[in-house]
Amino acid sequence: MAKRQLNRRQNWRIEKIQGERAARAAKRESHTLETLEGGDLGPEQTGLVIAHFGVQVEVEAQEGELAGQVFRCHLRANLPALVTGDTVVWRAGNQGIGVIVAQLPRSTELCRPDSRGQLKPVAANVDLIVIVFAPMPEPHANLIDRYLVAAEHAGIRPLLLLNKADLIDDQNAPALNALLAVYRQLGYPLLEVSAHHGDGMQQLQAQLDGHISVFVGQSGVGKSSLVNSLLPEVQTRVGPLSELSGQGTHTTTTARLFHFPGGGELIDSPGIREFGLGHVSRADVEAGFIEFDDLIGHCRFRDCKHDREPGCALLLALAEGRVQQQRMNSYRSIIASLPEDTY
Ligand SMILES: Nc1nc2c(ncn2[C@@H]2O[C@H](COP(=O)(O)OP(=O)(O)O)[C@@H](O)[C@H]2O)c(=O)[nH]1
Ligand SMILES: [Mg+2]
Ligand SMILES: [Zn+2]
Repeated sequence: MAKRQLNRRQNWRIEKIQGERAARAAKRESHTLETLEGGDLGPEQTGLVIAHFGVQVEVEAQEGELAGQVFRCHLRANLPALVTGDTVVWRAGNQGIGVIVAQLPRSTELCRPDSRGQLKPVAANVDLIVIVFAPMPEPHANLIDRYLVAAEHAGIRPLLLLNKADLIDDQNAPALNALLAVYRQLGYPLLEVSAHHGDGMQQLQAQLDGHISVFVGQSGVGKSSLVNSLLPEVQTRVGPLSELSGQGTHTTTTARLFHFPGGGELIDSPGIREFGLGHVSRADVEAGFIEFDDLIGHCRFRDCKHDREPGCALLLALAEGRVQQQRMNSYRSIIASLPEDTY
């Protein structure tokens, strides 16, 4: 009890200090803004947020002679929180500093819970989620299906990417082929590559062209290796420690947008690569299993849990092979992992 109270008091102190710090930063910020707005600001133009650092963002100009150049920008008051991938209206100031005037509508949002459990956007306008898996570490259909549910929920097209194709052998091939067959039958796009040997990497580049992508997947499947191979000048560290240590002193832990030399954009951060299934409801999970589309709502009981109920449309489809056992197992395990109150 005493310990809990102490913790609460400590928390309160920490929050107070953080609040004061934020207020000081906001004051400095509004001072800079006033100076900027008092000077000569360029015309309004569109730009792309490629990184954000608390109260400032880095914007890449998209128009005119400045196109492709990067500017630190301050945010005009009352703007919604910006994230990497946002498109904005901004005005250039002197010395490479600009001002964000407005945020343009987002086509998609990737969200994840913050430290208080509230869903916060972490990337905007992503339109391709590359779900990476490999022969080693052994892939779990369950995990792939979680990523697929997250992608469907966000309205973002998934691409299944089997990396380390060089490690496929007689031992693991049967299980891998069975796994791939399930997703092929569902109509999901699938690609096999080797970041080490280069096989399939050109096809991958072609798939990324014209899209804003994120790479997700469990640790060790080769996401850093893939990103390094596609973005030779960035070089994130490969290996188990890379995600913890970051990449040098000026690196933020927030997402950053990169241009692939082969075409297309990548939004990347260690957090995004390990991105999982956020807060979803039972209905969201069911909507994420695309083969359930025609079945949900056709069970005898409206509150059917598709467990043992008579007249269950899902169980019938399972018995008839229209729903695959592996997917049903995933569905059940994802549902079982949801917090009680979402049932
Ligand atoms: N054999 C093989 N190993 C790979 C390949 N891609 C990555 N690896 C290895 O897999 C391990 C994990 O790679 P890493 O890129 O750090 O994975 P991440 O945790 O998903 O970022 C490293 O030892 C890599 O060298 C590949 O195509 N083939
Ligand atoms: Mg990595
Ligand atoms: Zn049912």
